Amino acid sequence: MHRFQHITICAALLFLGLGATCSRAETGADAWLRYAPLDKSAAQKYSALPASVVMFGDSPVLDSAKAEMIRGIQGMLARTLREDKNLSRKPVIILGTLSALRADSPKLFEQADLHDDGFLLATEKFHGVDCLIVTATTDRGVLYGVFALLSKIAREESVSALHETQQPSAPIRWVDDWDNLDGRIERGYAGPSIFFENSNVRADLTRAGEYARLLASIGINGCAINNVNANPRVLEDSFLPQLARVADVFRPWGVRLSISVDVSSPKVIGGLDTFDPADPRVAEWWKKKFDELYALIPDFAGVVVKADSEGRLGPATYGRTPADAANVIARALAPHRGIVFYRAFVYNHHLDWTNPKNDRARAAYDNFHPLDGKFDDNVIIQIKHGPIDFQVREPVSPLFSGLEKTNEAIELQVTQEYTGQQRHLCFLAPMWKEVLDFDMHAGEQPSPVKDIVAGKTFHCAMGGLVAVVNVGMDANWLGHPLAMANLYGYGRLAWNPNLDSQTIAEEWTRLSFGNDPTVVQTISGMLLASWPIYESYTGPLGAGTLTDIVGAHFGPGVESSERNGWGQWHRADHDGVGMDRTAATGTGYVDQYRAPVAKMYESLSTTPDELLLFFHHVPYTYVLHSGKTVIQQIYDSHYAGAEQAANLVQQWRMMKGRVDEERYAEVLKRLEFQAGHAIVWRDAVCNWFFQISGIPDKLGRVGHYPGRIEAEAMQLQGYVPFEVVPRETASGGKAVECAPPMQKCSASFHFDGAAGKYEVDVEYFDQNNGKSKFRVLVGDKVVDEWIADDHLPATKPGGDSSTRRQIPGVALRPGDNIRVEGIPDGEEHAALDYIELYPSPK
Ligand code: GCV
Repeated sequence: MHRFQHITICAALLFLGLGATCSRAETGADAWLRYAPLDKSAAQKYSALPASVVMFGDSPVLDSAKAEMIRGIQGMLARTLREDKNLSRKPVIILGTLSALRADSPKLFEQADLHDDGFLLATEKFHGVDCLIVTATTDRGVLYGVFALLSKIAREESVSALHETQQPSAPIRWVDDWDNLDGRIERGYAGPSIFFENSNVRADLTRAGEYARLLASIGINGCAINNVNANPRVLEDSFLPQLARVADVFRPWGVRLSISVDVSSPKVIGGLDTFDPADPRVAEWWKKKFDELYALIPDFAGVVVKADSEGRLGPATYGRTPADAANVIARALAPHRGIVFYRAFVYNHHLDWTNPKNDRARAAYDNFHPLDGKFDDNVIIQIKHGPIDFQVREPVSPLFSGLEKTNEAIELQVTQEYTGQQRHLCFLAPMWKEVLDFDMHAGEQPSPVKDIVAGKTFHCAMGGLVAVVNVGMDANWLGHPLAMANLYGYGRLAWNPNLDSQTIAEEWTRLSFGNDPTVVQTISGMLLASWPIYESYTGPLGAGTLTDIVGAHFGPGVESSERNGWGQWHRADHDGVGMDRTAATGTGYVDQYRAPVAKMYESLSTTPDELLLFFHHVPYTYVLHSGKTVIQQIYDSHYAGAEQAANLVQQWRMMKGRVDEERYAEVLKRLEFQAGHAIVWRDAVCNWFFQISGIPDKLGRVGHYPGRIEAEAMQLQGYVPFEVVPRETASGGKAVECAPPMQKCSASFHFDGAAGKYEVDVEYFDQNNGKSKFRVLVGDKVVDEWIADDHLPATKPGGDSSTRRQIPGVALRPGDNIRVEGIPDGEEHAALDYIELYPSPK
């Protein structure tokens, strides 16, 4: 059925009080703009809403605003707003800028304090008639006002006596997408690019337009569409008209196009023998390039630059500074009012790990603080929120208070690179709130990061927030249906960083899943609990995400950060763990903060437990503020986290029948994966620390797994044991595989427990280079079978591929033969780690 028809029929049923019979098929594509039909009593609240809309002015953005208004009311209230050209004696909804309305009614809203993209929603008499007015200083503000009004209705808030002004906190509210021109996305977890395909801009940009609409609905006004590891081709003459097509689909939504550029472009595609920013030919090249670009895209917003970082070329090639590189580009953009976002993510990834004074966390401040005041006015330094790289917990970057005469923007990450890659639920608004609210003590008055980046603290002209998003062609944009709460949360915080996480979580849940109080409470509760849960089994006490940092950044890989130049060290050895970053005995990083903050982190006694290992190297027996030792906290938090992850599944199950089947099933699948993977994480991290510290878990859990039967201890036919690397990513360090020439293998054992019903959990490895088949039999009876065809970021058995299959309610009697059969496929050898049995219910 056509979606529109479905909505109309649904709305009709709801009006007849037959809502329960109406369930919507949902792909997640509508995100928080579902405009789902309100039930009869809720819809009643809006019976006085005017029946027509009048627009003052004419522009593509205003057209979007009007169309959105009509679409939203149609979806939610099953009413078709009439489009009137002129006012009549009847109430209307009026859309238009304040100047357009005042041309008609000069004294309207005389007290209104509106600027930039802010808007006003008001019920007001216009020419003596009651009207609902959405106004702003810009067309874009009017569009934002329409989205805000529709959001209120979707959340069943009253709109009958409105007088509400909203102003964005900062002028820059951008997103960066790390899409490559070949259509792949760096750190993208939801399908290929919506912008590029086969080294060109997609012929069909429908999704790009829909993305712009989503962005506009949360107040985002700029989008850089290609990877910061930029392909110079993006600036080739032949490519520019393709970029103009993207700008065209963005424009009706007030989203300005930006691109990432490579500083070596003048040489690589420009035919010069240099890209030295001090060379006049290079300056001239940039100037000509942007003149050309602006001729095609007059509202082009500017560029993002990653240089001298992770192998990218940069001004250091010529002994020049980031300021030299930023300014040469900025001067070419300035006549067009374009801006440069120069990323502070400049560091040496070949650091000498044997030198205890080396510290990657120092890099942004060391590189940029000395350049404060040397950047042109249209340069913004884009600073990752923490000094390392989007770890599950980091302190705030000291660079925020290290630049007083330079525009700044904070860079956040919606795409969950280090926080579960949209396979694990991890709602990041609470983390971002902590960062934005953190007081940098940069003067007499409180100076939270949110004020600094908004330009308020140091009186900078420009600044704001940027987030790396990486939506893909998957219908639901980010893969995990609940991950969209992060994009929504980012937009809401960029608009108003004073919102609290709970408000954001509830708003998003209402808009995405409806207003059923049980649904709102359950889903928002799950969201709010999810970051601490994820942290508790992946990154204890500020040690950083203990993932495979030289691989996919997904599963556990505790040792991977050590003994290499990447500098994500946690320095765990036999005696203790943590990076000493103090001024007294460590790398001196602490001194990059202003005195009160430095003082807090310098001392063990005032460093918060959750950041202890980021700042200090301590023995495993060190006692935390909580009263636990470090090692016991590592064990306890991992066990608690895995349990809470399992609990998320139970909570979600309560949503059955209360939310649509499609998203219910998709979320359930992902939460079940997460619960299994949390156990993989728990065991890997706990065993690794047990091995290195030699200190047992007081509660006797680590290394003891009742009900677990290792595959290598089973009776094997065709399967062969092998060592998994790193060893902690498989139980007992080993698994079994069905390698060629075998075409089918089995592993079996005799059950020796009490008769009853059991949950049989099978831990196997699901790689992305084959689709093995598994079958579990009790005696001759098949109790489950499946294909290992997930798309995990793994080509070998280990922490990235380890997956749990739960088979509930299996009847077992003593002596029963339990057999797992594996049929390998391609490079995937149906590898098996263990089986675990729990009496039902688990
Ligand atoms: C786009 C991390 C990521 C990289 C990313 C880089 C950056 O290192 O793993 O994929 O590159 O950050 O932010 O530039």
